[in-house]
Amino acid sequence: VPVSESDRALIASLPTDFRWGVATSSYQIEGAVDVDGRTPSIWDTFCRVPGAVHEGDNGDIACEHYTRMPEDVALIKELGVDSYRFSVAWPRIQPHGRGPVNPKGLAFYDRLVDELLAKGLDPWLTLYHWDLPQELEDAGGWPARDTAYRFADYSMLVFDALQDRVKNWTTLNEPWCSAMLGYAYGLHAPGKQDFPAAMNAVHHLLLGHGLATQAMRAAAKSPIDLAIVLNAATAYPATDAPEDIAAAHRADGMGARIYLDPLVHGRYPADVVADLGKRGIEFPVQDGDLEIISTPIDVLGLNYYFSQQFSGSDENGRTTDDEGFPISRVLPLGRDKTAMDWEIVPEGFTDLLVRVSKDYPGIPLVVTENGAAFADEADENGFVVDDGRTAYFVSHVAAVAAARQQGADVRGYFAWSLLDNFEWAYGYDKRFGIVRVDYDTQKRTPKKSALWLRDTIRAVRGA
Ligand code: PNW
Repeated sequence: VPVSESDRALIASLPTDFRWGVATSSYQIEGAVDVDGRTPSIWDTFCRVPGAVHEGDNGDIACEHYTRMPEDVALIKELGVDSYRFSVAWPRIQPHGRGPVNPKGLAFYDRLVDELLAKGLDPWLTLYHWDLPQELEDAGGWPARDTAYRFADYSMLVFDALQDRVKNWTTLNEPWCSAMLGYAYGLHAPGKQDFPAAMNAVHHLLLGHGLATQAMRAAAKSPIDLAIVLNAATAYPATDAPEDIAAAHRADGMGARIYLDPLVHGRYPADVVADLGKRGIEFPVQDGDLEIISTPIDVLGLNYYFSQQFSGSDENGRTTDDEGFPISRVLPLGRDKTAMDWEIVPEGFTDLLVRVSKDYPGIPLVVTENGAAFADEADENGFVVDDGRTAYFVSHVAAVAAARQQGADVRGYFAWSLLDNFEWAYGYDKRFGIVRVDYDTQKRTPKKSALWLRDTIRAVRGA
């Protein structure tokens, strides 16, 4: 992979204490879905809905990480990273979504944390990466206010057990995905298409985050870092036309500001509230909720994959639809795409990090996911020359370094993902791993991108 002189210089400018990690999530890698008391999550259920997931794939086996965990931790160590971001499966800890801790389920994460610490790896724990206990969905799921309180209770069970060894705690991974893909678009579990319900989910996800953050802060016996992880992008206007600028601003409102403004400033963005109001939708805010939601965090995690540009008019130049609502349309930027059909836009990453640092100052940022799916081809040894993925990493790590040079306070970078894994609605069809998984044998083989990451970390550290 040819690395331009400017990218090389940018990457070399990263500080020696920059954090480097790899990331995964529970349902995407663990398998062992009915072991040690785990009950079904909304994803176990969703995978059984005909047509919901590519080829009817599910997480029953996945990467068998539940039994191969020590081997996988050794692999992480070999990659030369210092941190590992993983998530805890709520249905392992509280099989009914409420009630006492299930000791056998907790024991797995206890062992994982010990294994990581024994190897000198820093555990970054995410409490919720989309595997809601099915019983809680049956009771109303995230559109129901009670789920926020259930989440805080669950969080404290994990926190009490692991706070002596885990210093970085993330409440939610990408609430946009939970709310919009899960309850508005029906593309993720639980597969609902109910926009007002999705807006209720937004508020109750944020409330759950705030309640858990307050409770963990109050119970902390030593300094801890509390975080939330958002997926975000830069929404570019297709032209300088006012309707295009407005369309991009609306996209940013629903994608990013709807989470960032309440979390940091304690209020929903006025333009988003007004737009929802015109459709008869209101956030179910009760007294005190926004104070809870804006409980200070120590780190903001951002996951970045792609950016888009928006037009405020349709093919015929109309700027409003039949109901009088403004038109928003995604227009291709004309870039190369990954296997997800996502355009490769590294400068959108720089612009995002600089913008968030400026608009929400004083909160250190960490890139908690970044990576790409490509159609890999393994040789007879399982090795993959993944030049496309490696080039993606080069340009995006350089984009992070560029953002730092422009003033963004970015402290670390986690590659998504450690392993090829269950890519949600795409099943095992899309591979994001920097390590190949042969799903017939479960053999792990680091790809060329993993070797690039290892060498890059070494070079940055001057080792
Ligand atoms: C993230 N989108 O999900 C998740 O945190 C990971 O679990 C996942 O494997 C990874 O990105 C790759 O998809 C996203 O539609 C899913 O914009 C969808 C979107 C963004 C992120």
